[in-house]
Amino acid sequence: MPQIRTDWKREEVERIYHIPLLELIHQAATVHREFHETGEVQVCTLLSIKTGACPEDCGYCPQSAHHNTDLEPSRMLDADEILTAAGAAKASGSTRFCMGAAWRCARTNSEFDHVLDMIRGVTDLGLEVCCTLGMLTDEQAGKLKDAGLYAYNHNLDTSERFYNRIISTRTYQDRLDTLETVRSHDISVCCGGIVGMGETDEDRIDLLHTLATQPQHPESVPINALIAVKGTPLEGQPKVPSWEMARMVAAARILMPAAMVRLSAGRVDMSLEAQALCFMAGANSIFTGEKLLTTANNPMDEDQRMFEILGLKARRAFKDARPEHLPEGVLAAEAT
Ligand code: SAM
Ligand code: DTB
Ligand code: SF4
Repeated sequence: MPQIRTDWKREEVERIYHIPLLELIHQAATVHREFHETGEVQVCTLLSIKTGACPEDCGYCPQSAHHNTDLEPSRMLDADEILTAAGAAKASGSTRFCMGAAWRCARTNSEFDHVLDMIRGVTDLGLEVCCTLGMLTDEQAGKLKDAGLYAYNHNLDTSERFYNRIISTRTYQDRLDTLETVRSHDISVCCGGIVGMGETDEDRIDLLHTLATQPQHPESVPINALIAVKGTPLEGQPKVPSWEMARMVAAARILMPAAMVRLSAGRVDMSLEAQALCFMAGANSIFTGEKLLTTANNPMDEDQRMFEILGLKARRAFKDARPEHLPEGVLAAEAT
């Protein structure tokens, strides 16, 4: 079994990234089988609990107040709306529920307290709870952990070099700092990136290198294809070819063998065959449900059909969780 390494050299990542595609997928599939059950896929559902009017200027994001998209900003959803959505996600076979808020950073106020209540409520349903709320202070991360938060999503998105071309209102280091804060509170880390923003192969290699040389690999690595939303600065970007997604997934799988690699945004534009290639390449997690945060996702019946055709099966909640990540009351035995 290959070792889990966090000391990858930039040249090694570059070499892996450039392996001819079919050979790369074969190597990734081999690693995948050693660390994961073949055909097992983690099914996650997203809910935007506070949409739009975000002060950050992320060039890809329809929720930024700096861009003129058709998106209608909304207030924070109430408990009923959130718990109903979580219940429906569970009923449809999802095991992870991720709540997103269009915040630059969480603020310590009644909305944050509401999020803490929702973490308790969704955990009680037996789901893994993930949040993505922007930057966090140490104190906020502690409160999220105490409420039972299992995972936190905070993407590096691209290389440090390309980052400044996409976002000017925060730095790469801000992102790394929040990731460290999250990790220090024993919250499982979900961190990945976006392809298709105009970055080069060098930027993709740098992103993979940064992710794979964190003190610990993120437990989950979302690979998003840009959804070019009208009114954002990146609206004119061409669609990412599915073989480029497969290459990113395969390289992530080889570099971070134990991580869940999530085929995230952009699946809606991929054929069943293209998605199958990505599962071969080591993707083992997806978002299901009619929406991601604000954009359309694959129809549920098509995903069910895909599971049948490809012989995929859903992964249990908390499977292989590290004991220190488990919310209180969820027994380690349930996680194995
Ligand atoms: N505001 C928080 C943050 O930035 O961390 C949480 C929400 S933000 C929408 C979560 C992630 O969604 C971003 O980091 C980005 O990777 C992804 N994302 C946003 N818009 C996207 C788009 N148009 N296409 C692909 N991924 C996108
Ligand atoms: C991630 O990497 N992708 C998800 C989740 N983490 C939060 C979000 C994708 C958002 C796509 C654009 C939208 O629906 O607004
Ligand atoms: Fe705000 Fe997050 Fe969108 Fe950036 S990605 S504009 S921080 S919601």
